[in-house]
Amino acid sequence: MFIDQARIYIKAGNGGNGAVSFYRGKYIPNGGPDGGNGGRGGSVFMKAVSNLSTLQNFRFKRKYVAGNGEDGAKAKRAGKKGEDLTIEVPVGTVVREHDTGRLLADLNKEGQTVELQAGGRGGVGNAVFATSTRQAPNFAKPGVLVEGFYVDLELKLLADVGLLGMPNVGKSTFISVVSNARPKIGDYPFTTLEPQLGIAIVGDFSFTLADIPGLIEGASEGAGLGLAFLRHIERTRLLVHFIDVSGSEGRDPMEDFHIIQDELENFNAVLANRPQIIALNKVDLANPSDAELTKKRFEDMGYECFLISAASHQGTKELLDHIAAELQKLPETVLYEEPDKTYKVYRLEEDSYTVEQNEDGIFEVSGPYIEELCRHVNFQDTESLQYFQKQLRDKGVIADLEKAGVKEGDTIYLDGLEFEFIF
Ligand SMILES: Nc1nc2c(ncn2[C@@H]2O[C@H](COP(=O)(O)OP(=O)(O)OP(=O)(O)O)[C@@H](O)[C@H]2O)c(=O)[nH]1
Ligand SMILES: [Mg+2]
Repeated sequence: MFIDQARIYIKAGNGGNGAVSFYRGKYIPNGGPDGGNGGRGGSVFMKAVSNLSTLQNFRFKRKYVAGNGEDGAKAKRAGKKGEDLTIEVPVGTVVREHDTGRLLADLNKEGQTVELQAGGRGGVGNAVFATSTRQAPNFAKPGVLVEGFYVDLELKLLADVGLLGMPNVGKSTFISVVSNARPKIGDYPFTTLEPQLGIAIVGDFSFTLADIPGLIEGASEGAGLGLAFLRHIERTRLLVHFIDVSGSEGRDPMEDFHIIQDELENFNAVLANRPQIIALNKVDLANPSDAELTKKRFEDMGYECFLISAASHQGTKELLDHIAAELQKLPETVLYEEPDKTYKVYRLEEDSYTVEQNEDGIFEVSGPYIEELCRHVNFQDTESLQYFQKQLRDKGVIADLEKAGVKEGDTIYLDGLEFEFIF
């Protein structure tokens, strides 16, 4: 099966917590604070590798979590850094943030690596908080918690040339004649069910062709298989539009051309303007003067146009040579969108909190900021409590409580803990 889309969950490691510890030597019962810093969490990277060709692996493993930083320890020992995680994906993988659709990376070169999420900073041990007036800090700073997120992976074939056209017009026959690809060929529509890649060589120039099957009227809205494959065309530098010039099966070449052209346009206007060559195939079945007339009509529209018979190799070499020559004039790669360089680092919203008065008249302060703060306060320790109060004041929580109408002696709830307001 050709798996070209996947959604996975990634999460960088949390920072390790700073330690609270005091030196205790044989003859030194009350030594100074010596809690070490926490280690930084591991980051999540994504790397393009050429030995993968589908996103198949991601159907089975969907969670990718880097290592957490270790907590600091006594004797000022710093916690170990969490292990980084590198996720390997096939070349041509586009990575988007699931929630917003924002482009995070477009991995179109072998070895290209991006950091998708940075690990959380490590916390700070109590040794660092010692000052001349605070000689025994009984608190430390915890590491930053990292919030994971979902990304959508999409594999876009990185072919130089896209072969497209209505079903049964001879795309697969052509790619099998001019390249190493060996797709199924059959005298019925939808013989080819998945895009096929082939490598063609002209002189000392080699390039890749993709047979993009399944385009029919309405493909851009999801009819047939087309929509799933249209995106593979986005990456090609040159399109070769195959048309059955013989009009067998009662088809009209010009009408077929416009049907496919409209689908391209509906899908992505940029695509419709990609350089395009017309291959009028099955010329062996066509009335010669009709075929010439059709060719002339396309040329009048400004297209390069070739009369060929893929089945009998008539004109196929000329067409391939022309494709090679055109490619050499075109830019190396087609990026249809620039990745967003400023994507946010996903950390828990450390900053937010709310102040509310419940029906019993008690003031409740809650939210990630408060939880985070309470996580590293030792409520049994006076200095730690002083630090806690100062944080609340500096942050504006006290001011907000006063604004909400709190008075000296009122009860407040803070992260499930009950306090009397004596600030
Ligand atoms: N007479 C004639 N028949 C051809 C020519 N090229 C292809 N055919 C036949 O047309 C039929 C369809 O060819 P394919 O190459 O499978 O066509 P396709 O465009 O890949 O079709 P789908 O995969 O269904 O989209 C087969 O029976 C081929 O043998 C040609 O130049 N002349
Ligand atoms: Mg085919």
